[in-house]
Amino acid sequence: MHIIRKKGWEIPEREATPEHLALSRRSLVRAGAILGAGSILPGLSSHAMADADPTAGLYPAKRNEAYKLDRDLTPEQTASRYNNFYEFSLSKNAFMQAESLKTRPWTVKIDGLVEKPMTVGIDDLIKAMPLEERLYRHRCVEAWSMTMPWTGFPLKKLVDYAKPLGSAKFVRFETFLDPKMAPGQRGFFPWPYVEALTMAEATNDLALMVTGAYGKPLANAFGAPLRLHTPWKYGFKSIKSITKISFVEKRPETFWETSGPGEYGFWANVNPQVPHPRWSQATEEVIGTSDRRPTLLFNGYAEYVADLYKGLEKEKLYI
Ligand SMILES: Nc1nc2c(c(=O)[nH]1)N[C@H]1C(S)=C(S)[C@@H](COP(=O)(O)O)O[C@H]1N2
Ligand SMILES: [Mo]
Repeated sequence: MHIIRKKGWEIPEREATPEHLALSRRSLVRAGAILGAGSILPGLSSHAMADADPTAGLYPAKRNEAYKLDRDLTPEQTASRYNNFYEFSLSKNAFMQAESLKTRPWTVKIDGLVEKPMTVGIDDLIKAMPLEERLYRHRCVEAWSMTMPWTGFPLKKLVDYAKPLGSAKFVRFETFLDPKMAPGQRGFFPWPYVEALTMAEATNDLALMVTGAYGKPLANAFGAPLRLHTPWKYGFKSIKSITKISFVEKRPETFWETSGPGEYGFWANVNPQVPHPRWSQATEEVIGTSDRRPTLLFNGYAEYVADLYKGLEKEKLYI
């Protein structure tokens, strides 16, 4: 599962190992070019960014105490320096390159099977939504986890706002496409990043549209200014930096399913008993600690979501 290998003195092993894909040899050459682009470190300006954010006054939002944790929060310094954001880099250091993500002006297009398609400015959208803080477990398919204090609003509220038609069966999300800004998008993946949920998943209480973390507007690396978090699914479902939300009838082709169909599917619900083809999902490395702990079915959220999958037992629900 260690795929990209540069010489030891060039970059640390852990940064040189995107675990999601067994990349083809030809892909590796191009991937190498992206990794190389990360060697210049821009100054970190997330605090300056937060000050300039027109929604900054909405934070910290009141915590919704319904979502209890069984572990400590991941320290901000740790979580904000260990990210998957392939638009910027294949390494966990994507937070450095993500400084070049320009989050204003930013619009979100809402289209497809809705009463009236629209394009809404991110600040208008955030101000129209009820922000709250939730503490959520976050489990990556790479078998690591974090615990995040997200701020955001239920996706269900956005669905109500969009007024989908009865024929809509799925919600499809798309990230920006701007290879000039995001060096990873010059590489070999099927950009832009796309994810999707069924309407039943999208209107489940747990599905959260995230606009902030740690009591502040979202740092770029977390997928500013708007990302999804579905905590019962592997992290790759939780698409970052969303610019388009479409209501559709046909099940969308998603980024990881297209990139690695043998390893990733549409559902991607967390299940410790169903291994990834290249590694076990039974336990997880708790980032920022020396712990490995057992992974929980639906990442510990079965009481909220298990019902969603009744009658779908023949589907590949857990990859
Ligand atoms: N647009 C986009 N969204 C994305 C990704 C990405 O590379 N690009 N990575 C996914 C993966 S694999 C994970 S684990 C989470 C990581 O979120 P975090 O960096 O906030 O922990 O974002 C997901 N959303
Ligand atoms: Mo992930």
